[in-house]
Amino acid sequence: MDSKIGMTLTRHIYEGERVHPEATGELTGILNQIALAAKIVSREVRKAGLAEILGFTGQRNVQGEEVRKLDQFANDVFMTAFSHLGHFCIMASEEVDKPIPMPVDGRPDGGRYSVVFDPLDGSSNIDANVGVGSIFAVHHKISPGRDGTITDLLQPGRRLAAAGYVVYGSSTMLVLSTGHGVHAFTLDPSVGEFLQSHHHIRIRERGTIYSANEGNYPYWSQGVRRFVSHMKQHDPTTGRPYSSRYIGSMVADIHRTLLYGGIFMYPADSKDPKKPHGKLRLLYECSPIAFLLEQAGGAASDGHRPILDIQPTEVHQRTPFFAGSVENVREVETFIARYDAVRA
Ligand code: P6P
Repeated sequence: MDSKIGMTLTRHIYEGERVHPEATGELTGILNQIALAAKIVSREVRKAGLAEILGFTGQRNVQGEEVRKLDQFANDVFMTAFSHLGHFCIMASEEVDKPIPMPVDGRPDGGRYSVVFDPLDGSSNIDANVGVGSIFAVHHKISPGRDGTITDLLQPGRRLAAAGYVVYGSSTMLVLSTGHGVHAFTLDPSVGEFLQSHHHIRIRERGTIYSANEGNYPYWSQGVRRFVSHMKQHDPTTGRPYSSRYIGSMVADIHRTLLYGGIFMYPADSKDPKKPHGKLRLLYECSPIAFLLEQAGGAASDGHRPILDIQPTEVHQRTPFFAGSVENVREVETFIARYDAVRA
């Protein structure tokens, strides 16, 4: 019988496990749990607009259920999905100030992985029906002893075991890598299964789309300002001026950049002295995205070095972020080296 099921996420994960004899099946269990959390969050994200239209009360809806903010809901879903899996020793979330140790019952053997995640990035855009996303990054446990420690979280992205994002856009898509290329799976809500829609995604070496919040232009360094002005100059021989696209939800902007090429930027700016390194977080936003982009043949930098080489020192630390096609990222690094060095 010619099955029309195609490659499901579950089959992709199991086939990946079989290719690696050293695989224990734990990563398989982790990815399946992430997929489950993504389905649950997707269902609620898609209802959010409806809640507004039907006028559910701010605190409780007509079924008497507590209507929590979506990012809190998403955080609870991912935390619950991870807490009783047995494979994690510790986790950290964008929504939670401190690292979260795993319940002992949830890890009979201690848990050989750690996980950091942003449960719903861009959630402020929900009311405008703009695409939002979840981001996750899975590391091997490296600290001695049974319990997870901060050391298991504060690892360079170069060491990641797996990373990915879920984009809740016109469809819900899970994009992930376990270090063997980048693959995307689109949720078919009629069967509740993620079906492979992209196999071994590769980002073009140079793109002609740039993505940044140009409202911050006056606060950027000279090198970044000159780079953006360079992309806007008229020069048909180099395809300039480039097109500007900015959604304001990083996962959506990155997803477009991965598929169409170009560069996404959130540079450091002098706007807020409390955030001298820009707005985006290293551990659970920039590192996982950088991992995916490098796996897809792209690049991600803080303006001077690969994001994946940065040794984190704090769970919620921020970093300047330039990510996308490798030639575009190298180009902004050149402008920064040439002009900011002078300024510094
Ligand atoms: P700005 C969403 O709030 C977010 O964290 C990212 O998803 C997005 O790229 C960025 O902030 C947008 O920030 O300052 O341009 O509104």
